[in-house]
Amino acid sequence: MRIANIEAKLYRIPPAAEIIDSIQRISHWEFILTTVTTDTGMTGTGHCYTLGIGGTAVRELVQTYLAHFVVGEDPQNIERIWNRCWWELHALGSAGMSRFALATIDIALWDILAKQADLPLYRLLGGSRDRIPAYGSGINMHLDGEPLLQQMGGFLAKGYRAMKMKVGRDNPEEDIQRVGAVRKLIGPGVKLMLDANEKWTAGEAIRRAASLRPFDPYWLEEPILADDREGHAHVRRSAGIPIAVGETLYTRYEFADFIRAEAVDIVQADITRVGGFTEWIKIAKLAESNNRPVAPHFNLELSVQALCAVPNGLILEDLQGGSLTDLGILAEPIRVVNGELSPPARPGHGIVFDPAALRRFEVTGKPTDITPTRT
Ligand code: SMN
Ligand code: MG
Repeated sequence: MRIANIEAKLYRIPPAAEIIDSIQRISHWEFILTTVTTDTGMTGTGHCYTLGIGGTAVRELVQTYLAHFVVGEDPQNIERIWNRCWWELHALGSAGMSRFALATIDIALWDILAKQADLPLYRLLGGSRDRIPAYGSGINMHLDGEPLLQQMGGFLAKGYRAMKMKVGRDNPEEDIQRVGAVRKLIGPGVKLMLDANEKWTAGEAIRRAASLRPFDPYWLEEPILADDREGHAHVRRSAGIPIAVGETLYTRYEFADFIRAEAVDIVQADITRVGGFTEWIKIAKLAESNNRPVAPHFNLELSVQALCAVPNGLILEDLQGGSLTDLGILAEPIRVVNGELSPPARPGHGIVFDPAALRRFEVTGKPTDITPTRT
């Protein structure tokens, strides 16, 4: 079997709910969707997302450049294809967009391999469990009072036993109020995660963590710039709250450095930002070998496969207004039920897009509706 064709398309989709964190407001998700077709007529799809910027560049990387190196290859040579593309992209930058482009191809190839094996992808990747607990995730820096409690109470009502909220208001008292009110609402038995989206300096993060620790956070996420590994180690030593980091890291080398520096408790590698399942699995094994759990960022439909594949999968993020189901672009919805999700039973990654729903959002030339992300 050989790869016969690669086609990448770009979609810009407004979130199904308002998305504001401590550093940005997201007016559009961009999805780059790559379809790989083999000479036997099998197809696989792989996608990545951006926060509204760069989608056309990623599409061109796949369509114009990477396709050139991938067409004609046997899709089973997945490491060979990944590494070939990685070397071609290397001088462009090892992180960021290079990885996004590579991810769409890698995910499509794993989809094909799992379909060929007639297995749901998580079983081909390791088959560790058949379902995983999920947390409701609110990108809700703009919410407090009743609207915040309604959102977090809504997660509880739907059966989640864990949930995440944003912190990082300029006035620390407001975070204390907001987190305190949510903890009071959900009671002591429900996990509450806090996400600061890289807002603070290390010193500030330690002070903020001390003020939020009485509310028993399950983890504190990205307290400071993800680039600052030593800063994370410093915060982790003093915070008294497990530190989750990884959504803004892109390579297994970065994760290895974070683990070696004792800078991370919960490894949040994002399947699409690290370059697909091939790289993600390596990061998960690295975490496992260092006795760390993985809780991949975002991408519910891909993350459920990854989490059920490995023994150190912790919990699945279900971002309100961010799942492909919430965005209305799936032909077969994938939804958390009673706080848990099982991967779809069908072979492959099980994501079936609705072409008619997608078509409305396709960008064929340049986007005309670019909005700054800084609030
Ligand atoms: C987040 C930020 C940007 C896009 C998706 C999700 C957030 C999270 O940091 O961890 O949910
Ligand atoms: Mg986050």
